[in-house]
Amino acid sequence: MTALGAPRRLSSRTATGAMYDHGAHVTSWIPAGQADVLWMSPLCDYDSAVALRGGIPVVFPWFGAGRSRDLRPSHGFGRLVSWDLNGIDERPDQVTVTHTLRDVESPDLPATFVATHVATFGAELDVRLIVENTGETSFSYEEALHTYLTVGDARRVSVLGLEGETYLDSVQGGQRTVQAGPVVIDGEVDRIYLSDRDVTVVDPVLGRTIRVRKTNSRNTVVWNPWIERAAALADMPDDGWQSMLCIEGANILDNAVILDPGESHTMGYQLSIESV
Ligand code: TA6
Repeated sequence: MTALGAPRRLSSRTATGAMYDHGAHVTSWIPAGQADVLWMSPLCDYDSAVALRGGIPVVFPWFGAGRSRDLRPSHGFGRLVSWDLNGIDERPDQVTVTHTLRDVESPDLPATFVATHVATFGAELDVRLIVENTGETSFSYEEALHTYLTVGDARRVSVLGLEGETYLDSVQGGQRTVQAGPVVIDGEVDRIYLSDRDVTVVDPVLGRTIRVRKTNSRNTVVWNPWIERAAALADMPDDGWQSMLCIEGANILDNAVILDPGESHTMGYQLSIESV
């Protein structure tokens, strides 16, 4: 048994799923008749204070090292702390799990807040991150649902919906580039798209299309570490990059959310599947 123990298992007529209270981390979503849509690393570390490699890590309240580029831990504390379970609503066709996180003490987010994570496991996977300013001063934060998708072979998928959109290419020091045609994985890809559009991942090897719909998400991050970066990650097999692709709904950098007292913001991220 690992330090985190077993995840909560959710099941209805349409899908099964799993998630941890730790990080409000969704680790599995299997629509009926499909293979798991979410990728979890077989070398994932469930014992220590590092983030789980796979599923849907909740990146909050900053992305990477944050806008000041010096914040730790990387990608914020949201994925490293236990969230409170608020309730599980079981229906015949879907199960909804709600978690909250309040007022984590951090010198880098001197704010009074309630973050609510709502995950609905059904024919769609619907994840919402709601942040409310319950204090008396304004604050801002970055967020991402850092979703690891399972793909048959990353080199053979096409990501549609980002054509003509501008991205910041983290592999090229943040260079602004315009996307020409579908996104393909032919090397390390680490890009922050300035785009609120929905995207589609066409996977000819698994014979399915994954639709990613977003609400109130002005960035989409696309990440695949490719050969060298995967080899450098202790919690990813050397060939792990071939079977995963991160498509993240996010609000980061200039799209960080600003909340005045009493305000709240909801970012939504939905996955659905079509067999082809
Ligand atoms: O979202 C992309 C990214 O920020 C990449 O730069 C890459 O490092 C990845 O996330 C994984 O970050 P992690 O802290 O989970 O190892």
